[in-house]
Amino acid sequence: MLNKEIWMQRAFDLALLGSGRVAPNPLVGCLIVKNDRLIGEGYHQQYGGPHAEVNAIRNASESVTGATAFVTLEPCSHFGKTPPCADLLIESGIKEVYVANLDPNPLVAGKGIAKLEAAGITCHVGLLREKGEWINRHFFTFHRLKRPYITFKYACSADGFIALAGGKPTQISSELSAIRVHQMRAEHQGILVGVTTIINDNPTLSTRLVPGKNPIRIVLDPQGRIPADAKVLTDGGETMVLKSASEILQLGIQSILVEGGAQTMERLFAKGLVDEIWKIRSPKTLQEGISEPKLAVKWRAIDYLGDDTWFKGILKPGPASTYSSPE
Ligand code: AOF
Ligand code: ZN
Repeated sequence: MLNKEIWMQRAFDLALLGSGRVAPNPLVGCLIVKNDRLIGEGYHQQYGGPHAEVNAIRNASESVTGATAFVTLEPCSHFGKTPPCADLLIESGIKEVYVANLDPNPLVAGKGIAKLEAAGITCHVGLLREKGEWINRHFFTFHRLKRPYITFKYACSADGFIALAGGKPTQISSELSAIRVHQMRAEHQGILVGVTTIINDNPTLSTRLVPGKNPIRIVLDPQGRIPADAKVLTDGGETMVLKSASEILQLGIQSILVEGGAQTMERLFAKGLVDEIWKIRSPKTLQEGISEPKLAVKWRAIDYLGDDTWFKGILKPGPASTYSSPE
């Protein structure tokens, strides 16, 4: 691998440290390199906070004049919660910039690169582009396609059941898987379930096992069956109750994690409303119960957590699914 790819890879590793804290902003990391030496690094740590470039330049151990910046996303050109990073790079005397992806946010969208080039900075776009496409798939889908990125996740027993008969809840997956699930929740802006899941489990759908933001709860409830004392309505967190699945496209939410139940997933799948699917399979058996959703995908084992196997559903690329995992 060439040096510049190693630097960009490091910028991505840093960007990922913001997972669960920066949405609806993208994950961004930045490195400052001078004479082939790393002299500064930083990342976007939380929503509303300084951008990656600001942190990298602030942390630099020596003057950044004449240095090269590796930024995972096109530096911004607008005054948002923070001033434009393109201006900061120009004022700091950076002479060359490598970027993985252009920023599709209409406030930036190429204007950051144009500003840098107009100031005489050499720009290279596309270094480890695929990696960035995957890491910021929520942000990119939302800005390019004007709809949320939708992820399904369910846990099932070795014999293919997701709950006991009558919907009685039971813990199927391991504690380690539960931590990973809470991390996934923190990485999504919304979490969606059908009203039957609320009636059977009365879940809070929070991220209590990890530090990070709680997603907005979204309940699909066409017939108005949600109980008034459901925890999602009484615990003080944010909840939206929707009559129709199609409404989720217009909520202005970047990403939605769908956690159940089987019918809700089958309905959304039939409408093409899914980009990514995870199945957590436990070695436990239940003998009988509610069967896992019937989703026409092939499964690939990706990870092992506790006694569980995490499978990823392989979706055909198409209008409903814009990215495929690099795994
Ligand atoms: C960058 N570096 O680290 C990030 C960028 O409201 P603000 O000021 O935080 O701006 C948010 C927008 O800035 C966000 O939607 C995206 O377009 C860009 N994010 N840009 O140069 C960063 N996080
Ligand atoms: Zn910025």
